[in-house]
Amino acid sequence: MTNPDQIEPGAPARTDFASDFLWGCATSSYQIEGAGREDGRAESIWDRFAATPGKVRDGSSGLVACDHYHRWPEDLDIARDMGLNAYRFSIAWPRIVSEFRAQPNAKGLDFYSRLVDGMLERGIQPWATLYHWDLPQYLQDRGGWAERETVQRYLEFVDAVTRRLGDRVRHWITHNEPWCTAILGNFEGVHAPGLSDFATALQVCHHVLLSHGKAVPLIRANVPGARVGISLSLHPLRPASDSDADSAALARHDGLRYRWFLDPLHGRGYPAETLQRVGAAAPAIQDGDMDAIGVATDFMGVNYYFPETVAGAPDHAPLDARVLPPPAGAQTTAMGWEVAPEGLCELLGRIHADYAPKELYITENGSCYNDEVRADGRVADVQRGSYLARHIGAMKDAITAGVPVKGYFAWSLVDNFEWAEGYLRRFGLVHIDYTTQQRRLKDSGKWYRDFLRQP
Ligand code: IFM
Repeated sequence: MTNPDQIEPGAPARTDFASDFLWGCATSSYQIEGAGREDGRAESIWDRFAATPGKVRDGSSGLVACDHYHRWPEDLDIARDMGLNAYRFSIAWPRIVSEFRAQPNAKGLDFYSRLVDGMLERGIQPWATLYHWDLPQYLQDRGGWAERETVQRYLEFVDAVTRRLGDRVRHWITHNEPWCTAILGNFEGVHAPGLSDFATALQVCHHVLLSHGKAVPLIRANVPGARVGISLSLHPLRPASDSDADSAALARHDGLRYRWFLDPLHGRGYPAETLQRVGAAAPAIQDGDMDAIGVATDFMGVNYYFPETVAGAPDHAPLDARVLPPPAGAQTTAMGWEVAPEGLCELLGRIHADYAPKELYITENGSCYNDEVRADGRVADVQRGSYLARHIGAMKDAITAGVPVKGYFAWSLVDNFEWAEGYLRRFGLVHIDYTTQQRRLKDSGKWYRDFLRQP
């Protein structure tokens, strides 16, 4: 068995987990597919954003990315050879729908149909995410997610996709990380569409959650035996100090970062203190919306990367709170994110205690490091392998403590377009040479493969 540089001697074994546990990797359409102008794909908000000078650090875009649109058989071969039994991918809305087309784009649907067949032929269970941030630009031109109309357009897209793939795909994720869609895209302005308005961000958030709630019964109607959930990006939160000011700031931050999503998704509505705090920026809510959002799902997807330390900050509207950089001396990744595997166990324990979702899946977890291809062709990413092994260990601790975690998807299968960071940041277990499009299994990928091969 490969043991690249003794990645993590004390790591758990696959046999520590249930035999039907899912082991996968995750990707998203805009980050890997490329083929930005092929087969009738329409413009997405990320095409527009990336083409705007200064928005993406290296001036790049997803137009070519990993060329997965053409190279998917090779990528799925790699996934199979790693021993994955599940693969989480997302569907590019602009490949399916455009303003000039009355019917869904057959070529776009055909692509995902081939991709799904490719997974099934290789013994890999497909997990489809319906929205991972690539909104058609023409919908943004009409107001995007801030407009209630977009919920209806999303449902039409979901209907078309689930009708076509629902005979083979049982597992559906309605949205990836609504916090990022709403806050990074519409308040902080660092993601597409690049807006900076808090009230808009909260309205976007409400419509995204509403579209989730309305999509769940639609998917169930179209897909026999469907299992539907949503993936949230979450962090365990720590106060910067034991002062009253920092504890109060932490509670305010928690209200928007955690409870604003999890409370309504579990039928409890938006947290009252946060609603009061946001005041006039609160979203317009129609009768029935909160019931729709609170629809029961089959699982909760958790995307975990790092914990957040929160301090009171009177100059930081709207919550008078801010997230601090990692504490001095903390281990960090190349993104500057703290490496804290125990945070995963803590987070899972909290979600289980607060909401008790029937099943949880880690739908993303991974790390960014500045990889180099050595002269012998090896990518010796010991730190990423260690991150992976230690987080799998933390997940095992959560399961031992009674949290019903049923699967794990490493982010990401391949290096890819890391949004506003462009191609400067690598998260893959497989290295991509963007000049040649050569794929190369990193040592972390070899560690995962050997972990999965354990009898
Ligand atoms: O690359 C992203 C992904 O698209 C969403 N979750 C976090 C990842 C790393 O930043």
